[in-house]
Amino acid sequence: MDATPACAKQHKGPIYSEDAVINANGTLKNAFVYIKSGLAKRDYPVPPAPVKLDQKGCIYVPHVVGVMVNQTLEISNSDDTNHNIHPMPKENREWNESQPPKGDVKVKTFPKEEVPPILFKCNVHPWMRAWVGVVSHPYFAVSGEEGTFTLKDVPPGEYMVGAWHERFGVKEVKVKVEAKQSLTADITFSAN
Ligand SMILES: [Cu+2]
Repeated sequence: MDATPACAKQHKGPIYSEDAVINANGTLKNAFVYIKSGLAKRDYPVPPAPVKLDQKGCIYVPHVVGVMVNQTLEISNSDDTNHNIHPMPKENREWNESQPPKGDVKVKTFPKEEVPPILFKCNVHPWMRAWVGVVSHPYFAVSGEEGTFTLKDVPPGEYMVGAWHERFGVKEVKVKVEAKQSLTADITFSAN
């Protein structure tokens, strides 16, 4: 990052890759969790609010994020340097677009479901990485600083919950949700 002083000067101390972030309590951050199967086939309303992805200090923030199919993703550049956003999808269309310093927000949508999430690179800064999961329903989340995730208002039923992590792969857990029930599902990854 020294090659891009506008970014390097935003950081104090070492900058670590986010491909495996272990929280203080031993849990795993940045796992993408979603209902993989068991939901009724229907059109779930797309939230009108956009999901935001920023580039700040030559790092994508957040590192992992989810959108619904056709939900707006707003990509911004908070840096005083050029970025070139380059998603590498398998199901959706690939593109790459440069974005000048503090340039106009890019407004994008993804018409096809895509998990494992889409890898976003930057053609200027090879270390920049983000992952954007695209799901056809609203039941997805990313594990946070406590290693937890919440899938809200899931209708009663039996589901396979999938969890994806860029380093540690894919896990699945079966759950049965009763009406008005709050349920905990634990998912464990191992590093080998
Ligand atoms: Cu960049």
